[in-house]
Amino acid sequence: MIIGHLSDTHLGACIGSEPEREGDYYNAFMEAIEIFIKEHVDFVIHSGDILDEPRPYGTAMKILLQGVMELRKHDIPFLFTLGEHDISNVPSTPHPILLQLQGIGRYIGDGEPYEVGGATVIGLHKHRRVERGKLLRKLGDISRQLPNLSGKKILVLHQGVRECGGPGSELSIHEMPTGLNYYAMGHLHKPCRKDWGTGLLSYPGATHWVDLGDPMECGICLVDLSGDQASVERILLKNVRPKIMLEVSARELEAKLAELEGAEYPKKPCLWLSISTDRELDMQALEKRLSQRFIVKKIKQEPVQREGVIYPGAPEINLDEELKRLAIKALSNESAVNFALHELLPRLASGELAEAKEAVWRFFKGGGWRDNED
Ligand SMILES: [Mn+2]
Repeated sequence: MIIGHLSDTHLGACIGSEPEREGDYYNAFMEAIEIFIKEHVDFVIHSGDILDEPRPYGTAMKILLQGVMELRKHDIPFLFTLGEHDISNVPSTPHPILLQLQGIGRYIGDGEPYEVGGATVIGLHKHRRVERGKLLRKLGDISRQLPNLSGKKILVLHQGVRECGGPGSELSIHEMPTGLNYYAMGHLHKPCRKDWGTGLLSYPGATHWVDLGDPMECGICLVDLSGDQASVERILLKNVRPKIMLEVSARELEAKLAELEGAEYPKKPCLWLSISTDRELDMQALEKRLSQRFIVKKIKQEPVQREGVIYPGAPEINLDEELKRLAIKALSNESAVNFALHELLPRLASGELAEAKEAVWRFFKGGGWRDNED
């Protein structure tokens, strides 16, 4: 039995903000679908963050439906749970549930076991850190059901486990029920694999990198559950945009740029460039030149101070920046800070209390107060 496992497809990322990159997520997703069809997998599991936002634009939904319908044509069931990007703070039906209503997908994030192709799949949707107690209780319920489940047993979660995702994770692998053959994980954009009990826990990682810190090599997993021990083959996707992060001194800039511009890329790479320099550079000209071959995400110059030179323009304290720094330190939530400083504070300062109240309500409903998560 071979299953296809993917997660964190983030369909709809970059819509509106970076039109050139919107297709990256669609192409990677469709490539994953093609691989699953070519490999004749018995079924596909998506471990959540299917969409990039809970209120998706039509194109993201269109691609999702197209991909899942393609699987359906080949009689490959599509099972999914939901990540935090799929779930709105406003209580409503998450968009991917439409797949189930259309009869082309099966939601398995409700803790109910689902039998498919000689296996039983059981899963939960994303639980936030504050819902940890609830999550642990539900994992306990699942653990108690295991003896009654038949065939190969698969648990599907969209959570971080500390052993893969570090200290910020909601769970430790030691809190996972034992007795399952495969733990199909989502949420971490970096792939990770750990033996757990007699089974195997695995994150395939995102199908296309989303953040600067995500690995550039992205892929999906083919999971072989035929034998006693699950084994995973990770397949890298070709439809991934290269990203280049470069720190360079002004002296070596030209040589480095010539090298970058001379190289061949499957797609226009995203570029983050930091130049340490002791003189002012013509950033506009540089950006113009680089944008021919690259999607310039950020270029900045960092001043290097020469010995014996006095810099009259030593940076003054920027009050706004300082206020923001302190607020972030206190709230650890950049979007809440931006809201407080740029939307709420000006209204309060000018006595527009009704507007301030309205803004808070809108901000709350829009979910901007949530932590930024993967
Ligand atoms: Mn994600």
